[in-house]
Amino acid sequence: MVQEFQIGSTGAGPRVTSALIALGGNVGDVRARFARAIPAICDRARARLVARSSDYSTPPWGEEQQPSFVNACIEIETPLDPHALLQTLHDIEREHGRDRRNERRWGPRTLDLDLLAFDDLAIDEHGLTLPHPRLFERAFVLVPLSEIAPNRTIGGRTAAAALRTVAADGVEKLPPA
Ligand code: A4P
Ligand code: MG
Repeated sequence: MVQEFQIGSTGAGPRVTSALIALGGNVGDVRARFARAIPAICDRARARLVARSSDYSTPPWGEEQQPSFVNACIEIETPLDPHALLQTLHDIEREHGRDRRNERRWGPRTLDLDLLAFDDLAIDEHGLTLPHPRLFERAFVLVPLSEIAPNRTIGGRTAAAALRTVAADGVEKLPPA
């Protein structure tokens, strides 16, 4: 059951929060999967899509012996709280063929949905850390994020500034699908 995020609610309706989500995958037709997953996120999180980056082809990070990934980022506005939003993302991953029981950390996957930021909330709990702890290490996140939110402050940093500190070799913008 999803919960609405009540903090700061006004008579005008539920408070909505700007959330940044990273999408990734390297098994099957990932771009087609993104095209289905993004409307599903908006529908299930009762969210408005504020921005969507281009899709990027990116070299595998962490475990290099696997096919290249496709990555993208979106910004949504949602009334859900961050835990309910992450649960929604996990549900959608599973519905798009993600099987966490049979995968390796940083290994191949059909669809990975990481919650990068939720406003500028800081949380460090079992199962949910915000901002995403590895966000600023990864060109495959920072390049698409810099396309849609280059100057947004996340944990005291911006994607544009962080991107200048990582190697982005091999990250290539894909033409519109
Ligand atoms: N979790 C805690 N905080 C968060 C958050 N803010 N967002 C927990 C999402 N999940 C969060 O997640 C593992 C657990 O982290 C979840 O149960 C959740 O409760 P996961 O997505 O299965 O993580 P993982 O894959 O094992 O590790 P990690 O570090 O999140 O890595 P990635 O990024 O998901 O790694 N190379 C390229 N080029 N592109 C990619 O997209 N992806 C990976 C997968 C490896 N290499 C890649 C890419
Ligand atoms: Mg992940």
